[in-house]
Amino acid sequence: MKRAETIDFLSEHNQRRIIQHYQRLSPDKQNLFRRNLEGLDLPLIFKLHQEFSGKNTAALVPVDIQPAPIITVPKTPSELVFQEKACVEGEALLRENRVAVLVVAGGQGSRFGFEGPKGIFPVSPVKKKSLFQLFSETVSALNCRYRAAIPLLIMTSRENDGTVKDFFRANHFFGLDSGAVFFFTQEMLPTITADGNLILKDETHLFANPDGHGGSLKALHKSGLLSELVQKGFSDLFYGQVDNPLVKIADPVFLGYHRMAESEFSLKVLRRRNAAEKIGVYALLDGKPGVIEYSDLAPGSDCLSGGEDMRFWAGSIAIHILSLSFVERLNCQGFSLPYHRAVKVVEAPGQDGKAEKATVWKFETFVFDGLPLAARTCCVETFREEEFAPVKNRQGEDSADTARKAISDRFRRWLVEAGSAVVAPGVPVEISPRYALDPAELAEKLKGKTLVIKEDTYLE
Ligand code: UD2
Repeated sequence: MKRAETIDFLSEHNQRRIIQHYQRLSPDKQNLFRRNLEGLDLPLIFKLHQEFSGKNTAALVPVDIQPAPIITVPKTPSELVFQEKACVEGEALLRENRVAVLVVAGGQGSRFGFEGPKGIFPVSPVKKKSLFQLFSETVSALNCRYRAAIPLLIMTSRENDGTVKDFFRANHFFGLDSGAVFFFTQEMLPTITADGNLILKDETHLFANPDGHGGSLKALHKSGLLSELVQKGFSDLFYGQVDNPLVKIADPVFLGYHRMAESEFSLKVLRRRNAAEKIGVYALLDGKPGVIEYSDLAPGSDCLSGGEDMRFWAGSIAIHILSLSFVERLNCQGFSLPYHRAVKVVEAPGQDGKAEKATVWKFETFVFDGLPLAARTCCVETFREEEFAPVKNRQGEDSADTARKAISDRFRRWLVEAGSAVVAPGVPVEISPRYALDPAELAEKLKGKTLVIKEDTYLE
């Protein structure tokens, strides 16, 4: 919407309080206010408000939930052969330069409470590398191994975009070619009260929130990056979240399963820790593969409890591969992911300018809602200790401490499996992705050597 039209539009939608506030501003600030409105999809927020008013959200929850087919961790010889075949297929995709990597980093990280974007948090156990450094070095190691030039795409939000870019520049893109790192920003959506009023964040901004990680697929298209990738011959997008330092970026085996299934949308799952774990459940939802978020499940639902014998064991850890043609299709007639509404309490300036609490609706799309829209999907089981240690909370479960321990434990396990290391209990260990990307590469590097690890160790 053009800057000049925004105020009239708000007026037409009865935003009396906002208009009164606007009229009290100086001309310069009015201009700033209008400029800040420009990037917000105002028609969409009123449309969503209308759609959700009086909507029975319970009716949106699927009626029939059944376990879905999953490629489980191989146990039999034929499953192992199939896995090896997948690895060959996935490696071919990487060598052919068909794979791009996307890290979504636009979230607000409110539970974590770290000042600044989560990706710059120093997470590694010995070198205190940031999440962004770990991902960049992994991409760099994959480029070396497969003689590829994998584009690294980072989705930021309007709030953290500048800081993220500065961080990469200041660190010389962690050895990656700066022309192969692409930043794009997701959209913000205004928050709205149940009775349809937008609220102020400060003098010149409306209260707004990033439009959810599903917004990455919309912003990829709008930024022009999607068509650029397709034109350059890329076919698939590996997708991961910024908060998981153990993510196995562009895992060839996962890529291979995806390719062999001719899947448009693939995901990794693991066995849920317990029924209370805050991860979505992967299942057949009214007959179609999908992820149902823990918060959307009715208390006591069979799915939430895991069901008898943990029938619903598969938790989604937000690691995906999407075919780019599918992402194009999602965008071809508007954007097809559905919006979810969350009710939040926020602090906003009241009539007299003093902060007061307001209950608002926040709208987001979730990337996994693409699953039921895909023609073919593929789901692969993985081990938690190898691939999932999210940094979500300040303390306790899923915190920086548990992630650091998980990283160190993984490398200690790799070293012991390589059969050439004696590692003292509890000693932090870190292996650079450029030294070894997986246990097989580590075993190869350490052939004929014996390591005795007694203190903090970093292998590079
Ligand atoms: C998400 C999944 C959950 C499980 C878990 C694994 C949802 C709704 N749930 O839970 O099922 O897979 O992750 O860790 O996704 N983000 C953006 N822009 C946004 C919102 C989020 O980039 O507008 C990014 C955010 O930076 C983070 C990721 O998405 O990397 C996950 O967001 P979250 O922390 O809100 O999701 P969470 O932990 O509730």
